[in-house]
Amino acid sequence: MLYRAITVLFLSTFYIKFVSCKFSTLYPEEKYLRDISYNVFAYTNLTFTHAESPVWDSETNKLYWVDVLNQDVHVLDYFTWRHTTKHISYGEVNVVVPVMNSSRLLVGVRAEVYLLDWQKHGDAALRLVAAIDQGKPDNVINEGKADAMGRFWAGTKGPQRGDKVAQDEAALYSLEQPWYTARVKLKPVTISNGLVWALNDSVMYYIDSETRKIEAFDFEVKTGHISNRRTILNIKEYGYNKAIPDGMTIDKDGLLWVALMFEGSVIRIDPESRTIIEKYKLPVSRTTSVTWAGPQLNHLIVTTSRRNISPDELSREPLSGAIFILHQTGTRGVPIYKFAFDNADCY
Ligand SMILES: *[C@@H]1O[C@H](CO)[C@@H](O)[C@H](O)[C@H]1NC(C)=O
Ligand SMILES: *[C@@H]1O[C@H](CO)[C@@H](O)[C@H](O)[C@H]1NC(C)=O
Ligand SMILES: CC(=O)N[C@H]1CO[C@H](CO)[C@@H](O)[C@@H]1O
Repeated sequence: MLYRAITVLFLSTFYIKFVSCKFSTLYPEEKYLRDISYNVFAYTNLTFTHAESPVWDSETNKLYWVDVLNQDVHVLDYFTWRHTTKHISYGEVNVVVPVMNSSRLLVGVRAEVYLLDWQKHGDAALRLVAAIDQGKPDNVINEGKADAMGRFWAGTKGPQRGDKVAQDEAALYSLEQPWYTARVKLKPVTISNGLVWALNDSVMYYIDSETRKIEAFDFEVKTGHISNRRTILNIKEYGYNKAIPDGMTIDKDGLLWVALMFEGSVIRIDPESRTIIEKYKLPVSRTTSVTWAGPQLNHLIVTTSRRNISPDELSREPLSGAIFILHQTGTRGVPIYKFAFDNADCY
């Protein structure tokens, strides 16, 4: 009930400065740690269990995200601050992507891709586009984005128990018009994450969280062919032993922003020099994903989680599951690509 209610959003401002030297005694290598200023989205006590897949629609000035375990898709209108929720009771909802020339949305529910009609109720709201990872009933779509041609890239994740995910059970697929047959692009993977394309669309950046690596492929935009897999950065080499790289986005300078799950931070990576150049530490550990939002695309949205959190950790990090907006990063994003599906409104 609580999650279905239309909730008005209050923006409360917490201004927090982190003292870099405090961290540099602990981790001498963290020279790139930056001060941050951020806001927290503070609802009427609405917290997200596992907020993920934040995405900004520049045409409508709306921010979307999902709350995976509660099976909700959220939308926030940036001008009116009106926040609404669409509940789906089909299983985990991991991904939301806007659809070109349509008010419908692509959603990843369990291991299926649907078009979601916000105005419709019950089963009629969902139209099946494709089922992937068939024969693996406990796999879910963990990450998904559209590329410059409007293809949908869907990465799956194997069965999860607590914070552990079964090894090598998943894959990365792409789906495109007119049949949306899922084509295997990469297999096996453990936890597909962090998809984004270079500004010139000739490189695809990718994360299989289990590898702890941010990787790159040569990308042929016309065909969707990927090749020449290589490592951009291994976060283990920076001493992040517990952290795994999760969601990723790119800024207007072509640099990558990656949420480090269990490390409570966002790093900015230069893919050319293959180094971390900035790091922003948040007051929670479970940072899941990032995207640029706002009419100027200069707000960095960071989603977080309280899934599997212990009561102890929650009392130390009460903002777990909140959504943060980072300001003053000195850069901004670029508009995302939408999913191409002709006549989506009539499907
Ligand atoms: C939120 O929760 C706190 C503590 O549980 C309570 O004091 C407060 O009244 C609640 N606020 C709203 C708007 O429900
Ligand atoms: C495209 O961008 C990538 C990443 O910035 C760069 O490595 C590559 O050389 C560029 N390719 C072309 C053809 O400009
Ligand atoms: C057929 C149609 O309406 N195409 C439009 C879809 O949206 C893009 C921009 O998002 C337009 O450029 C197309 O003309």
